[in-house]
Amino acid sequence: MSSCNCASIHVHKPAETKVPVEEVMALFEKPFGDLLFEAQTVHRQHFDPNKIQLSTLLSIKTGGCPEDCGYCPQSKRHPGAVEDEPMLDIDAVLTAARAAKQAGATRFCMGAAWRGPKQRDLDPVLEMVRGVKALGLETCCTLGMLREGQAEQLKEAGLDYYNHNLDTAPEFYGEIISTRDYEDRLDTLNKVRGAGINVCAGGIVGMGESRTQRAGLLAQLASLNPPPESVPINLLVQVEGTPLAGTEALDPIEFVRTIAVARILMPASHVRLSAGRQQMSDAVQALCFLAGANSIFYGDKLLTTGNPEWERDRLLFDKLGLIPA
Ligand code: SAM
Ligand code: DTB
Ligand code: SF4
Repeated sequence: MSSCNCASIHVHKPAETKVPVEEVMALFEKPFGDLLFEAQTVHRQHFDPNKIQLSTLLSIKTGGCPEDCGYCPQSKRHPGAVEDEPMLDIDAVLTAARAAKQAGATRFCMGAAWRGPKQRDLDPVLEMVRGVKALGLETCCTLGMLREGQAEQLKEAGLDYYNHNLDTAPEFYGEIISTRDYEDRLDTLNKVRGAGINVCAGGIVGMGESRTQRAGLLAQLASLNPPPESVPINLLVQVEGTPLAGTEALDPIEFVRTIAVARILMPASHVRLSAGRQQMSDAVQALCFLAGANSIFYGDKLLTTGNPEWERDRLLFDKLGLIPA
């Protein structure tokens, strides 16, 4: 947690958002057709609506995480936890990166189930970043909380993006995670920004939050200054044996609304239709693209759970006339 010098006893709260939650709620409450029209209009002012950015994920260190994120199968605290595996070696990472490039991805994102990297963890990751960059791919890492100086080392190695999600609204956050707080997340995002790395920050919906809390998450993201370059919107992937398994599923139309509101609030950012696509019909995905999503995770695995096969996505792009870019 970040320190401060105040003498009085107080509770740390994230700063008031510059984008009022009420304004975000007003967008959520628009008639669906009007909301999608506004999102499409904004999308077309900033992007070619037929282009889609493709990022491939690889879990470079799976399982055994000490954190207690209620959605995550990699927390060793949950009965449904995946096995704790050692870090992949550089050859395995580069083989996966070459395959991703061959399949058409432009960015390769390396994820680790850490609270944050120790220096002995970071050194091999820096080598991976250099190697992936040398293949001509954009590089992204998601390694948890960063300490002083680590973002600079990643930047120096050639890191283009760092993913660190706010996950949900500040007022719902404590129901999902207890081992790190909201300010820790904002602090890591500041370090990333300060080192000159592009920020990738989003969250998860379908965790039992209210619409106001979904609006609260988007208000926080849109209040970052500048807003994140990349905004992953994940639909909770429910994994048996994690605390959030069995949560009532989010209505798909509400999910599409969330994408549309993210697009309107962060007009120049890439909005990524992230986890949850495997469970989604082509029609719902098409609505998400109409609502302004212009990036996806591409490849048959996310970190530990499934994602549509490359072939299924290519068929979808053909059906919709989407061009990977
Ligand atoms: N350990 C690092 C961290 O938490 O920052 C990096 C990896 S962590 C798995 C990256 C993000 O994946 C989380 O912040 C969360 O938003 C997302 N995530 C994890 N499990 C998920 C699930 N079951 N469904 C949807 N998104 C999930
Ligand atoms: C993000 O926002 N979603 C990705 C990526 N950033 C690291 C992770 C999704 C994980 C889904 C559950 C799993 O596969 O373990
Ligand atoms: Fe660990 Fe990240 Fe999963 Fe939380 S989301 S349990 S920090 S791997």
